[in-house]
Amino acid sequence: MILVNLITGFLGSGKTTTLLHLLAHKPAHENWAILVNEFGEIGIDGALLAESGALLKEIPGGCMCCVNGLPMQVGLNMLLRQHQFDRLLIEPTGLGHPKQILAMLSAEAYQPWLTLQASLALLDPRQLSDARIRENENFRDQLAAADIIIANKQDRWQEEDRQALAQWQTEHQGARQLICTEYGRIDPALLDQPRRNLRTLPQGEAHHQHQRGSGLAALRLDRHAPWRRAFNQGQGYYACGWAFNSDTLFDTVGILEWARLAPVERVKGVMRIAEGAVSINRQGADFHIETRQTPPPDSRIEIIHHSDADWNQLQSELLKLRLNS
Ligand SMILES: Nc1nc2c(ncn2[C@@H]2O[C@H](COP(=O)(O)OP(=O)(O)O)[C@@H](O)[C@H]2O)c(=O)[nH]1
Ligand SMILES: [Mg+2]
Repeated sequence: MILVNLITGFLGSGKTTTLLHLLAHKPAHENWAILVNEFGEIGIDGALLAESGALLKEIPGGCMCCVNGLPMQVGLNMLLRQHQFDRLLIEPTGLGHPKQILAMLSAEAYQPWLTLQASLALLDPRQLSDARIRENENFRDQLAAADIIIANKQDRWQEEDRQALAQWQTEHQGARQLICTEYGRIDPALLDQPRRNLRTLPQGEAHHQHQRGSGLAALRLDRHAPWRRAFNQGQGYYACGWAFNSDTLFDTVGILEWARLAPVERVKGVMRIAEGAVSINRQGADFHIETRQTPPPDSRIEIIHHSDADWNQLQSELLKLRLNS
């Protein structure tokens, strides 16, 4: 039996960071797989997790549980058919629907293979003060469906965030465990806790109406199309991403400044630079960069924002940062 944990949390709350921490502390004799689903068409989390030592299956371009859950079933079946592993960690998009995903994992077809264990939800308490996030149905559902709440980014909390968290605990925590941490540094033993949360989530509205785009097209780049742009929109958010072929190198300082200053909520990417490659991960003012040991086959960068941004302006600035343009 493969043990399965769902790791949810809103956009930028620290899911991938937590996965990286857990993978760094996994028992050496175990094989783990990761199914990662992203809102944007250009998958970035896969590249961020590429050196983590786990089997990886990415589903970019919207919510994997939408379109009757077909993308999720295809991804999951492919993993199960092609590989042997002991544990599966699933990172849905920050706008994902935990109810549908959990229902699918509990479906009869998977019962001989999968044992669903504790579901973890990442919470950045600063998001509780943002009404747009606090009222977001996905944000609420993720927390409601979790067995364990991980209050993350403790290094960033102000007094008001502690108060907002305390208030949330009074209203919503119930009997569930809540762990305060930073950079997702949690005890991997939490994954072995059983799934206990059997509360029924309210039936959501308008869940499955957004369109899936043609995400994988962005992966096919050649000399005639040295870069591609892909766009996704739904659930009140916009994502615009760019992929560049392996010949394209970026100005290191320029690309970091572009990512830091872009007037948007979320930027993430893995970019080829003269020195090798750099991964960029920004949520609001939380900005994290890291050099990569193995340069990725291409460069890819994506923006997520709660409203329509000036994509063309951002794009023309980005294109100017190519060293060989
Ligand atoms: N300051 C701070 N930044 C964090 C912490 N955890 C994650 N981050 C940063 O928050 C951003 C989003 O993290 P990520 O794990 O990609 O979020 P995800 O979208 O939920 O997968 C990245 O820049 C991370 O480096 C934390 O505890 N403290
Ligand atoms: Mg992520």
